[in-house]
Amino acid sequence: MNIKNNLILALDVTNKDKALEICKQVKPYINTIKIGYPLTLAEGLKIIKIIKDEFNANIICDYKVADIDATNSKICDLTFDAGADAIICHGFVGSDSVRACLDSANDHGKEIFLLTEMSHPGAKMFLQKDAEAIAKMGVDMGITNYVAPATRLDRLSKIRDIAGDDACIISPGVGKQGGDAKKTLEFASAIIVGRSIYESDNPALACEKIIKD
Ligand code: 3DU
Repeated sequence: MNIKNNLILALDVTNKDKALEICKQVKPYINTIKIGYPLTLAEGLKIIKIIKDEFNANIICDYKVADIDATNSKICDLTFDAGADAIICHGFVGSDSVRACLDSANDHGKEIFLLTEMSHPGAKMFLQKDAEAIAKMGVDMGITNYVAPATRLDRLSKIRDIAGDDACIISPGVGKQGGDAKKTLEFASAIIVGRSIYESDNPALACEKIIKD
């Protein structure tokens, strides 16, 4: 995926007009938009295609898919049929569940991002201890896209070591969660930024600052 300025917008607003307005403002800086549950639950799956078509953007759906294989297949099929270019899937559910996501992506000519360790403090409770094993599983399965935290660079660096130099690692946690854009990009392929952009009075300027700093 070609990610302009190595910057992905997490569009976690809950209203179509607001979403379109922010996309319009950041268009000079951003070509990849992450849509999650807030916007999808507010506006329905149709929002994927609306934003994709209006802004000619790559759409990554952050649905953190984490169910049994049969259900994962349905979730991924529906998401890809709705126009998503990629979907984020949890790795902790194991290889059969992840395989279902990968098969759906391959059938549609689309991609998955495997979520290893999350960026929030709670990830240290359970997920962290298995994150490296999750990344190793991904490598064994031939997965080349990963999500790893900007809030713990030592952990991000470990995931990079496992995933390899050619992997695409996208990293949330920059800005509001405390992560630093430049330091994160020493290990990540692209950063994911939400509130620091969409809550800003000037989202375009916020993008410019993140890119230049
Ligand atoms: O903290 P921000 O507002 O910049 O948003 C970060 C986004 O990335 C948000 O959509 C959140 O749901 C997502 N995310 C994480 O923050 C941490 C993860 O480990 C995975 C996804």
